[in-house]
Amino acid sequence: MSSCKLSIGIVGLPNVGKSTLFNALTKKQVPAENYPFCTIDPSVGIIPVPDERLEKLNEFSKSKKKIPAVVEFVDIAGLVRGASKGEGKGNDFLQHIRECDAIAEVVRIFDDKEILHVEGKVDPLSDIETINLELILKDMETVSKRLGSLEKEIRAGKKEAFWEKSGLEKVQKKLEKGEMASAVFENLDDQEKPFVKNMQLLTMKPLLYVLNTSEASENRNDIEDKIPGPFVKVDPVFEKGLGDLITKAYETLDLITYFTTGEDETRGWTIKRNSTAPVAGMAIHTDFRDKFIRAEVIEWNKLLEAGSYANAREKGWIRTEGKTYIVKDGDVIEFKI
Ligand SMILES: Nc1nc2c(ncn2[C@@H]2O[C@H](COP(=O)(O)OP(=O)(O)O)[C@@H](O)[C@H]2O)c(=O)[nH]1
Ligand SMILES: [Mg+2]
Repeated sequence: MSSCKLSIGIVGLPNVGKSTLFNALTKKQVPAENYPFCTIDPSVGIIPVPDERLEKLNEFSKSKKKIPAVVEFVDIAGLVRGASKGEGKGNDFLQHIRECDAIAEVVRIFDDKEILHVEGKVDPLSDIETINLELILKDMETVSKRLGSLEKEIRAGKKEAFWEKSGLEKVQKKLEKGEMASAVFENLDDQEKPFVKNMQLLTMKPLLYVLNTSEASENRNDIEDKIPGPFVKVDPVFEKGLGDLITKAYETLDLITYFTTGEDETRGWTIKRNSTAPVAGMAIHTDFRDKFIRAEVIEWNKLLEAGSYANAREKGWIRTEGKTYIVKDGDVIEFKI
């Protein structure tokens, strides 16, 4: 698996359309040569994020090359009931989910008699329960293992261990009720939060439901208002809703885009919201964090309005920002290193 981009794992029961969706997404894939630092395997797709700002900046600069911001989708094999106890290689697949930054949970809404459903019938809400329960059970195992080993540290008088224990116990209670760790996280004490975050729990990851509909079949549209979180509808066979999915996934991960633009290339870069300029620079090259001196920044639409970099500079619209600057969505940046 690759690991240098923020990634979204495509998760769900077998035969719900995960690979069909993955294959539809990868048709949009950008060539891997633009990502020399990544190792890529066939289950990973680097997918461009639709963004009209990129087109406009590209026109503005008349660049030779145009490279969009991307997110990574990972096709993960199907989970079955009992996956958390190792059923159907479940432990391997859950480990793959752990390595992703967010989950796209594919739910089969289309009803097609020709295509076997592992549970015997198309019941989207029950499928969601089945999958989420496996994630929850796995987290319960992870948490209780850790709580066990913490006892020793507590007996040894390690102060930090008390915070970790109280945080994990709150999470454990939530999980025991069949709820996700993410549902309790905001209510934890600030001292508890880092420990819980560290556990890389499956149910702490941002989750987007992907309702797999089909133009060619009956669809269970009646359950939409009962989906327990944000969702998008796609039809991977007729390739509908894919742009929506990519954009929503991007938002779910709390990602933003900044741009670099010039004669050679106009390019969008993906970063986590609230990144400082040196950290944002790491999207371009890891060296940028340590070698950062300053950044010259202008909003993309201000640059277009100015008509040229020279005009923008004359008008004083290009700001010089330092190490603590928080990069905004749509910034055009020139890094000085
Ligand atoms: N009619 C219909 N069939 C679909 C759709 N999506 C997937 N399938 C079919 O469902 C079967 C399982 O799909 P696949 O993507 O391999 O599921 P996975 O096991 O979740 O990866 C295949 O025969 C697909 O052609 C859809 O939207 N409509
Ligand atoms: Mg598959």
